[in-house]
Amino acid sequence: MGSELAGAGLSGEWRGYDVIGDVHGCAETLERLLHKLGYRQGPSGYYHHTRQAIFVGDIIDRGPRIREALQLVHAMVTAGAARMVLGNHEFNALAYCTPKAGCAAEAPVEYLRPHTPRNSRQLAETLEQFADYPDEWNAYLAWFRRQPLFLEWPEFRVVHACWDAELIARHRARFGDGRFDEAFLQETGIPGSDAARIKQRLTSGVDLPLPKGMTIVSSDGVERTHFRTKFWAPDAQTYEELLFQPDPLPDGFGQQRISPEHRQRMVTYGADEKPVFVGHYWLKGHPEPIASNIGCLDYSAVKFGRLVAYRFDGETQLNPKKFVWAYVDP
Ligand SMILES: [Mn+2]
Repeated sequence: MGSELAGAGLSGEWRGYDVIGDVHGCAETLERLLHKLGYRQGPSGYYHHTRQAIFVGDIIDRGPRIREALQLVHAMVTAGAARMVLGNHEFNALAYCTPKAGCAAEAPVEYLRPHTPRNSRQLAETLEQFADYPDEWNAYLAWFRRQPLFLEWPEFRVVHACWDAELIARHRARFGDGRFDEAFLQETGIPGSDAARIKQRLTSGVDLPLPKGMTIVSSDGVERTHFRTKFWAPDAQTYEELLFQPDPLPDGFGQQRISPEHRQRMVTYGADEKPVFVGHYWLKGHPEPIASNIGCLDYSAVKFGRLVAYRFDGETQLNPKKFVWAYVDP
């Protein structure tokens, strides 16, 4: 196949890549999207002769067919028809189900991600749907451990929420690529550790705190003390210009100027960098690039939005016409 690719513009073995957004258990919609993209069901799962699917993570939680979605994505990744990066939901599931190392044998088991009502709620649908298949769930957890937090090709990058070049360089110095080991997973349970910062930044982006006493109640009823921000807005002056989530900021706060302390926490992604694809942000409406070199593929599928893909062929500026989607059937 190599000679066919000469001059195709991409340096890998594939003629193109289809980057797919947060599935969250919408397996039936994912099948429709894959058909639309020209993938067919073979003996080892869905495949395309000349293209590879890249999942931005968050396959699990919330939706009606989480087990089926995992079976489908796992089969594709195992066969080489797809690759994936971990979303915050997969990493959280891993931490929720992994005991903290070094606990006294007689003490009750403590998990890396505490079993608070809120954390348990996030994983509830997944654990429910796997209640009769504990061995299968454990096998998926073992598989999550081998998946990377980010992927990079000569022409593009994929990460669940935020490409932070400095933290990624630090991760690479330790592991060579986006994968991690048991020690890293354990370290994510230590607040302020390198591993905790890398996990949080790459899979959940940059959250800034609201002023003391202010909260946002998001559309799913969760009360939040932090808000999600853009990582590609170096010129933002006010919090409103930095905001990147569907829920608005409290009255009066949005117009305030970004404090020097918060400015220091901002991550930026230069307009001259290679394209990066993310999920995570619950976008609504008609899919389009969020910057000329940044594609967000999360259009709230599980909230009856769209499951979105971008057909990438090596271009340096994203083309709004290359988004493809399937609607979730209510
Ligand atoms: Mn998500």
